[in-house]
This record gives sequence, C-alpha cells and structure tokens, in this order.
Amino acid sequence: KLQAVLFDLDGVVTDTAKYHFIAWRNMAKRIGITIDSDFNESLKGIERMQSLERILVHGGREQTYSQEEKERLAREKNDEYVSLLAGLTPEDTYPGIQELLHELRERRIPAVIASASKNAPLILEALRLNEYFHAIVDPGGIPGKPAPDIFLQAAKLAGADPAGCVGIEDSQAGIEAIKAAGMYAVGIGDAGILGPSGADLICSSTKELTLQRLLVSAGM
Ligand code: B16
Ligand code: MG
Repeated sequence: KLQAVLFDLDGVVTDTAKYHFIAWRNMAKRIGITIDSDFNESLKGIERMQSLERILVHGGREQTYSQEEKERLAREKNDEYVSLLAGLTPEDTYPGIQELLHELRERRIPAVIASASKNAPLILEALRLNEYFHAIVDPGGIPGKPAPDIFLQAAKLAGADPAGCVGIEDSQAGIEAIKAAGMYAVGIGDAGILGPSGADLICSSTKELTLQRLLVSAGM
C-alpha cells in the first residue's frame, strides 16, 4: 500500500534546475571552465559544494583554490541562483503537480520534499505549495544524493516504511538514491538518461503523474 510520496524539488516540482545550470555555467565561465548540458546532468541533485568540486575537476582545476575561495565561488553561484528565483510564482509549478498534491491530500497520503537544496523552503513559499507538504527534509548534516539518506529521512518524517514509498526525481543521482533507499523510483525526463540509473517508471512530463498511474505502476 502506498504510504507516502517523496518529491525531489528542482526539476520535479518546478523548473529551477535550469536556474541552477545558468548560475553554475556563469560561475564556471568566470574562472575559465566551460560546462555544457551533458555535463550538467552529472550536477543535478548534487549538493552545492560537491557540485563545485565536480566542476573544478571537470576543468582540471581541483588544486587551484583554497577552501575559502571555494566557499566564495559557491556563494557567488548561490547569490545569482537566488536572484534568478526572484520572479518565481505559483504559475511556475510544473503541470500536474498541484493536482497530484491535491489528490494525495484528499487521500491522506503524506507528501514530503526530499531535496538536496538549502533553498527549498524559499521556493515552496514562492510557489505557495507549503500547505500540501507534510514536511521538508533538512539536507544539512546528512550525506547527499546518490546516498539514500535524504529519502530515508523523508520516509521517516512521513512515518512510512521505505517499501511503501514512491520517490520522484529528475536526476541520475536522485534515482540512485531512491533505489538505494529501497523505494519505487519514478524518473521525470529522458529514458536514455534516467533508465541506466535504475528508474522503475519514466515519464517524459509531470503531466503524466496522476495518483492512479503511480498506484498502478508501483503495484500499490
Ligand atoms: P542549493 P534537488 C538540488 O536540488 C539540485 O538539483 C542541485 O542542482 C543543487 O546543487 C542542490 O539541490 C543544492 O541546492 O545550492 O540550492 O542548496 O534536485 O535535490 O531538489
Ligand atoms: Mg532535481
């Protein structure tokens, strides 16, 4: 039986994944590193400082910066990211998400945010979706995706067994995290990109995410 639905945020609830990409690309460019959308797939779902490390390795610059300089680079990225979020309104919620959240609430099935982002509360506020979520995982101090911890913590907050949870993700790291947590993994995006990470069901758009579809495909 379905006990809880665990939502990734960036790239599942709204299109903020594109803002992360813009802000990282600009930061990387300032230090002479070029990142393209293929490389960006390996950044999705990855915590801020880890993302920076991946970019530095990608540019062959992992030895160049002190801890303090890295913190400055990450802060600059986040400042630009937060300024890109300024225009976010409820209209930016991906199609079908509010309807799914509504159905879950009617059925008293808890929805929890399982995001790596420290900006999650700010984004949910801007989208006016707070009331639909039972809880938001605090990603601080727990291992990031692809480790299962963020999803396990989300299940715990919902009072659910991992085996009774469906996790929804747009990233390779996130799908791996859901599977490592022993849950049913729904990928949003391209089957060629998310299939190899182990997604159980892949939808090209959030429009396909109805409660009925989840229940039938997860066999719950
Ligand atoms: P922040 P998700 C992740 O969010 C993003 O996919 C990833 O690109 C970002 O670096 C990470 O959050 C940390 O976000 O810098 O805002 O704390 O996809 O897990 O909802
Ligand atoms: Mg994501």
